[in-house]
Amino acid sequence: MFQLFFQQGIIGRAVTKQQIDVSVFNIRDFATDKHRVTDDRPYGGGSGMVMKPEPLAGAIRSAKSISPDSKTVLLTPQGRTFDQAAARSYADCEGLILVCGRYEGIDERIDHRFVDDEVSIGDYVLMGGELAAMVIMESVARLIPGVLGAEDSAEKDTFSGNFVEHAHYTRPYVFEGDAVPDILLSGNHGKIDEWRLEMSLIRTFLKRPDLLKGKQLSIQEIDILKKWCADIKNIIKAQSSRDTGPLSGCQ
Ligand code: 4HQ
Repeated sequence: MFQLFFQQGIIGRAVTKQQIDVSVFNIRDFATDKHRVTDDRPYGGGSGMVMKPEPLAGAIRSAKSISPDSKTVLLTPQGRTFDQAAARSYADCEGLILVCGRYEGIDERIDHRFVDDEVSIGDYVLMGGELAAMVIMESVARLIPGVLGAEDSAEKDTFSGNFVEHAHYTRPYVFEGDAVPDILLSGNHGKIDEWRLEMSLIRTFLKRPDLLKGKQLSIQEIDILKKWCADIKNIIKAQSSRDTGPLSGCQ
């Protein structure tokens, strides 16, 4: 599962340029019995299997011997939900050991003794932690200086995790009768930046209002929202002559 991921695209380039360093540890290689068993039936009975502690301990210790200052992170739906702030803090870590369970999960004693952090990529159930680990790796890798092209890196961070992005357009100018907003063709970069901030804010309000709750807005951002508010008020005012409904007089 990991081989293609580490070879392709921007992650592949970052590995080649040694901007990031990745290794995969197969827990089966650390099994202690002759059949190289990594799972067993749960104490107390019930369905499903549990990952045996010895192979996991061996794999984690082996990873630690290569990268002693790494943080050990278990992928589990019980964990704190991963977000952009968590990605930023992981990007500052010396290294990450991402522990991927299968079946019902890992023996609790591994969690207690080896795991620094439990993380979930969202409230849904996967069959293993591997895809979740790739999500973490991708979001963290793109924050490592030099991994993204110079064009991308600086600009992207102003919005990421804070606001929904403004709309994006490329050629053709008219697609199936639908034209690109003319401001984007004006060549006026001050106006274009203003439009993008306005669209970013208003799209956040419409699509992800939760992102605006409790957020400290700049004077410019507040002015944009006030302008929209005034526009909406004027539309309502123009209706007032025939407004006798229960909301009449609403501020
Ligand atoms: N898992 N975010 C590991 C997840 C999951 C998630 C299911 C991980 C089962 C054993 N991991 N096991 N959501 O659903 O990280």
